[in-house]
Amino acid sequence: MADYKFWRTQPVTKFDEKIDDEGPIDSCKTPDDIPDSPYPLLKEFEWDTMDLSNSDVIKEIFDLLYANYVEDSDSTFRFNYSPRFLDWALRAPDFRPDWHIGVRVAGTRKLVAFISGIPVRLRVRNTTIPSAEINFLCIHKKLRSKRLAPLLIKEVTRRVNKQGIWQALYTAGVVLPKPVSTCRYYHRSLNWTKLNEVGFSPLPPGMTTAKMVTKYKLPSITSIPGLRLMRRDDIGQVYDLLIAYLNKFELAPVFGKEELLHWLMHDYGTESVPNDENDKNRVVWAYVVENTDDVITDLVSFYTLPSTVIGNPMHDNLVAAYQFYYASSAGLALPRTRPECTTLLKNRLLVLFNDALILAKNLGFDVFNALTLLDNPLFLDDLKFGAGDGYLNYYLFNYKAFPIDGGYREDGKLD
Ligand code: MYA
Repeated sequence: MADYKFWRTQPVTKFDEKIDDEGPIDSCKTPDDIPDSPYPLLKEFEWDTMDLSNSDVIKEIFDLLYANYVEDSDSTFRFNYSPRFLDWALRAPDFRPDWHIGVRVAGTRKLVAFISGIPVRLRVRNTTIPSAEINFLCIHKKLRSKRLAPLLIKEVTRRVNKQGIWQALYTAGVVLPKPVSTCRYYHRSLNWTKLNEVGFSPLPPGMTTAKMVTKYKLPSITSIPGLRLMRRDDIGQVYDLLIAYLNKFELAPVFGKEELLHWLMHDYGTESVPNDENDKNRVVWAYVVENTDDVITDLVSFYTLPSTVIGNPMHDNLVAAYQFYYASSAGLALPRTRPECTTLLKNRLLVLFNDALILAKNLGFDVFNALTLLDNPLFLDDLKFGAGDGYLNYYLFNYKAFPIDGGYREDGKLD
């Protein structure tokens, strides 16, 4: 902790801390205990609340992230969140404009740093906690290592605390004190030749390009009867199914139906079905399986997140589908500890995600990414996902919790 000059001053779990009970770290405060004014910045800079209803403002955030956001360890790829994605991620139900915080150069008004929060309810085992989810922390490359990040974090904390919210969830590739859980990225090649050309997938020894293409070949048509794009009026059944499924896990969001509609059907506007089923600019793709009794038995979804390919003569972007919420009723009625439950679920997820891969491939995605969370370990290897170099650490602010490993709730019971 001695190295973490900033983080050692914050209410987060320390690396060597022994946890005896779960709960808040800081003593209880009220919003009146929190300063009304923003933290002072150097005189060259000023705070700005970013108005995301203005497309020019979203474009400014897009431009900042496009050139300065997260890169892989050898700077080959940089996340390229689209303006439409930022609108979706940041203007979630009940969002607060003052949690979208920019830092501008005082004279020129150029945006040079950003941090955001949205309100979420988190369930950590059996406790539901009103929280903020913090994301898109970004500082212009020319202003790095000047201790601006701690100021942005303290300012977002102040604004969140002013609303009487004292906990937050955030994820990062870097290791900070102290992850409550760590997942590994897995990647399933959909367009191996391109992944090879951009330097994402090296040719393994003893293999040829033709063999790799054959290895990752997928049928062109999905196999599950009743698999179709989700419609707005599916929300009741999808909501019940997802809540029942997520209930198995120790850390999960607690949604309302409106929130779930936002996360799964953003691109539909107010329509029941999207105007253009193959709209390439879509952010999120959600599919359900409806059986012959009109019962929705499965949900599978993914979102679009391209990366800029830096300095490659052949390609300038890589289009990744990221696994998003899913649920299956397979095995759900059985206690999780029963082997038949795992077998049923595994068999179902194998076909469900094979179909998801086919859908993503047909939509033109180059790779399908997933983490080692939920029930993913049941199918990742069999569906030819390969372990990546990247890890994603999950952090809780001002809440100590026993580590979450694998994510199943210990009792294995459904509430
Ligand atoms: S994760 C994505 C983060 N963004 C990027 O990786 C984009 C590219 N990089 C950058 O823009 C900069 O390098 C950043 C750091 C901004 C990351 N999370 O200003 P500095 C600590 C938290 O001199 P810079 C995401 O968005 C570092 O350990 N802390 O450094 C979730 C050191 O502290 P310490 C980080 O490189 C964000 C201090 O910053 C991160 O110029 C969640 C150095 O500051 C990181 N990813 O800027 C934020 N990286 O001395 C926390 C470095 O202690 C939210 N640091 O080691 C907490 C909850 C708040 C709300 C609470 C409400 C209740």
